[in-house]
Amino acid sequence: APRVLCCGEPLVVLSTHPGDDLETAAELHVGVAGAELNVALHLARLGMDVRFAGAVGDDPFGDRVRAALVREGVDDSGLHEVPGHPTGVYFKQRVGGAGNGSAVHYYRAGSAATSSWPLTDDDLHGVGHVHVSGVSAAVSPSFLARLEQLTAPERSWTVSFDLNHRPALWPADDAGRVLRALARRCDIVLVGLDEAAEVWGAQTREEVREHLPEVPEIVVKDGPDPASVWADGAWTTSEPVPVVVVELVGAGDAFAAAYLASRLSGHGPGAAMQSGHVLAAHVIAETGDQGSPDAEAYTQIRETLPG
Ligand code: KDG
Repeated sequence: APRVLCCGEPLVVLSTHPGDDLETAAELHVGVAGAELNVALHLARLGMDVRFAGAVGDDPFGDRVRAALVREGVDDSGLHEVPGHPTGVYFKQRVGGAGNGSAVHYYRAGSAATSSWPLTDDDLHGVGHVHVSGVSAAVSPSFLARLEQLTAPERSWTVSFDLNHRPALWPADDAGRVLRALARRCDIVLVGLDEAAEVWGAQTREEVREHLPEVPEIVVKDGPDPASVWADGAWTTSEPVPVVVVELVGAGDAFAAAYLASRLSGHGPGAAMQSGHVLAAHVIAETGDQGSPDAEAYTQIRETLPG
């Protein structure tokens, strides 16, 4: 499988214990997060060769992000340190359950990753596949420019794009326009039907595809209902793994990582969706954005991958 580069804003997350709220909680749990960073951690746990590109401040939270990448086996050489700007942070009030709704509060305006750090040739050295998401398009004009650089038509790598619409970061109209333009430059697009409805008014997988006519591979997820993938000119569907929902945050990142690990290892889209569902179910069944590195789900998926 090719070396993968995940590019996005790394965050530190401070979350309430289940049942607490941010107004009154006396203690918070600290972790690292960020959609693309989550994907990088999952890919490393699945044995893939993965590098992360993004930026942190010259601060203890930045050190924490780097340490997490290194500990999990992600190549941190693309993590830039930007003095004078803090590492991005978000606070999460865990709500839990199938209604999801974990409330998120971002402190990322003016952060290191939203400043204009340079994405260098070294960051892209040896990379065969790049994974990005719509979160980055929302956080700053300079990050959006970087996504345009990574999805330029003359590139020598393939690109996957997870739509990841974040209503707290920008209005749905702007998101719809910008995310469509970016998605249409990519090789694989992953999108939830709920977010496609919000930004494009698309109600069905076919309507999603009408927004992305030139994209060869489109994964349309639909919560607990079967997911579909458009590939090789046809739809394939796949049932999610039934699971008791503890917390939905991070499920899409787990799905994306397992899907990509499988596809980039040469499996077909149907098998890749199965792996996506297995890893998503694991993350949904636990609190936290990323699940546990030693979970059975990783072993189960790794066994399907070559080498
Ligand atoms: O997918 C999980 C993300 O939502 C979380 O880690 C924070 O990147 C994040 C975002 O912008 O919501």
